[in-house]
Amino acid sequence: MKPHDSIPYSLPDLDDAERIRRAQDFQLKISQRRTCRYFSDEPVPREVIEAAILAGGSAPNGANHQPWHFSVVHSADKKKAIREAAEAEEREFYGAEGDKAKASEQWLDALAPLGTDQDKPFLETAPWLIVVFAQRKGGIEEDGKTQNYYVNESVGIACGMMIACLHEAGLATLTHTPSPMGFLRDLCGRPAEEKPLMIVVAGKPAADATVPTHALKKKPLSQVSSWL
Ligand code: IYR
Repeated sequence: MKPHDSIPYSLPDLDDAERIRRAQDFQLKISQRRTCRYFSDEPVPREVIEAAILAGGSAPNGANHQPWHFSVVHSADKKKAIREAAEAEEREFYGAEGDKAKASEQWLDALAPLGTDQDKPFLETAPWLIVVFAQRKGGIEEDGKTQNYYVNESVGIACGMMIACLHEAGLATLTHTPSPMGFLRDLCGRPAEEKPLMIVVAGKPAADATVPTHALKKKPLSQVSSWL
C-alpha cells in the first residue's frame, strides 16, 4: 500500500556496461580507504565535514527517525579534553599503569598486529573530531521520548556513508571507540537518552603516515559471499 503522500522516484537508466564500470570504479576507490592513525594538523574546510555529515544523514534508517547526532569538535581545548579522557580509559583497557588490563589477553593479542596502544595523539592533531551519538528515543522531532528503531543499524550505516564521503574528499579517517565512552556525552553536552557510538577522526594524513600491513589482508569475494 502506497501512502497518500508520495512522489515519483527514478534513477538514470544506465546500460549494463556503464553500470558495471561505475560499480567497479567505486569499489576501487573505496577499497583504497584505510584507517589512519597519523594525522597532519593542517586545516581542512568545515564545508567538507558539513557535506560528510549530510551524506551520513541520508542513510537508510528506522522509520526515518534519523536517530543520530554528530557533535563536531574543532577547538583545541575540547580536543585536548577528549584526548585526556580517552587516554585515561585506554590506559585501563591496555593495563598501562601496571594494573591488570581490562581487555582480555585474547583481545590484546588480536590488536597486536595493528600496533594500537593507550596513546591517542591524533585526537588533538587532527583538525576535526566527529563524535557520533545514537538516539535511543526522540523520533523525528527529537522530543526525547518517542521510541526509535534499529538504532545501531541506522547509525552504523550513517557512519559508513559519512566515512565514504570523507574518503572521496581525500581525507583520512579513523573510527575511534574508547571504552567506556560515557565521558563523550558529558564533554559534548548531550542528553542521557543518547549513546556515544564512536569518534570519527578526520583530516589529512601526516606526511609520514603508515598503515599496518595487517589491514591490507582483505577477505576475497569467495569467502565473504555465497550465492544461492
Ligand atoms: N579502543 C581501543 C582498542 C581497540 C579495539 C579494537 I576491536 C580495534 O580494532 C582498535 C582498537 C583503542 O582505540 O586503542
